[in-house]
Amino acid sequence: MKAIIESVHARRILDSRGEPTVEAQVTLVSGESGIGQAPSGASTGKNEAVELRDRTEAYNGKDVSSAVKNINEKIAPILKGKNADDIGLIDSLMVSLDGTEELSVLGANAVLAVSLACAEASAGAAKMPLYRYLGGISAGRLPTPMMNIINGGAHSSDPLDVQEFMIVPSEETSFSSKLRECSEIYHSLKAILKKRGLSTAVGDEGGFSPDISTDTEAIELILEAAETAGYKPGRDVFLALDAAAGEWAGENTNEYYLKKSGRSFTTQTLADHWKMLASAYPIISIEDPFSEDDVEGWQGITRELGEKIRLVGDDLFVTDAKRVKNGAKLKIANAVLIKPNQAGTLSRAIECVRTAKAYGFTPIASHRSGETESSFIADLAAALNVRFIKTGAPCRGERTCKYNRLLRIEDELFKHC
Ligand code: 2PG
Ligand code: MG
Repeated sequence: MKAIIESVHARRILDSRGEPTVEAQVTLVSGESGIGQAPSGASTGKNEAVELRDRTEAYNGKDVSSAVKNINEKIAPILKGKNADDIGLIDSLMVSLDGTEELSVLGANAVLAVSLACAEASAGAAKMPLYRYLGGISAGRLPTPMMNIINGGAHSSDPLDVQEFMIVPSEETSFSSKLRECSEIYHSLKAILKKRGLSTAVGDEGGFSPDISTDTEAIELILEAAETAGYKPGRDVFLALDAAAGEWAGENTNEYYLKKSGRSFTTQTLADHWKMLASAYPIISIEDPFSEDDVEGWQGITRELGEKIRLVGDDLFVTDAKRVKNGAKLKIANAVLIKPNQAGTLSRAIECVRTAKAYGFTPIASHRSGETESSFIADLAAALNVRFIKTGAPCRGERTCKYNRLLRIEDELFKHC
């Protein structure tokens, strides 16, 4: 199939936090077109591909007009006439035009938006749903949601230092049953918070943002909500945390300072804390329990908890296949978050999923805290048979659009069963 590019055009749009971000539109000679939108993180890893922002007055120094201009003036001319279906070539043309590994010249937000738009246009030209186009005939395992129903850290102004408290339904049921379960627990939590006079306002990812300060309090509230909704913790539903501990990194790699509560930990006392939580509660995964520089912390926790739960590298691996390989060598973590914008191109994100699987790591597709209404990652997860997806609470359109897309895919795949 040839999907010859007629034009590439970019514009500035707003993300879910009301900040500007990049949207690219790729139109093919055949008339098909595809749109790609760049999401944006709040707690970012040091080694992520670089998001280009203009340090000007516009949008408080967060404007993306240079990234938009780079697409319209630099990327568009080199892609015109190329085959959008050859995503490897498209991505490598943009990477070499940029000239840096971290895409700091054109901006990873520019490159990713074009990369995703090319894939969507090509799927349209092939008359295939995106997940089928990306994954071929083997596509179609629907991921289990990891729903962040209490938001802390950089995603909320509540006093919680842990960034995400997620519920994960048992993998045994269908996607739609899992979604129903998560939604019921979410609403049960809302009722409990209300009854206790706690706020039911939500944070950046749609989870509640109550005025509580300890992780155990948050966990107990979620367990009560699950039971009240009729689901048994440890059987029907499990817990997952994203500590985003890079945000707590102190002066030395073995020191952590939790800004909101004012508490301090060393690598050792933090490891003890995670071990205590993992033995007291039905926790099946902890993401970024240590900062990306604390290799000793990562090695220790992987040794001690790696057989029992998932230890997820987000800031640690930044969706980079090379870092995942190195992680396998260092024996750190056993799961990898897949965020296409950390990688900067679709091909790099796909390569990271492949590498994760090859080295025995569980890939987890993920949104960013600053999202768009694009449901691309839902198709990507189904295309690559990724086992889990974390894309926020069952609340706020930029989160539910991903879950709703998976419902549509489920309907399409299993309607005849
Ligand atoms: C994370 C993400 C998404 P952010 O840390 O995993 O939940 O947050 O996009 O702010 O990095
Ligand atoms: Mg994270």
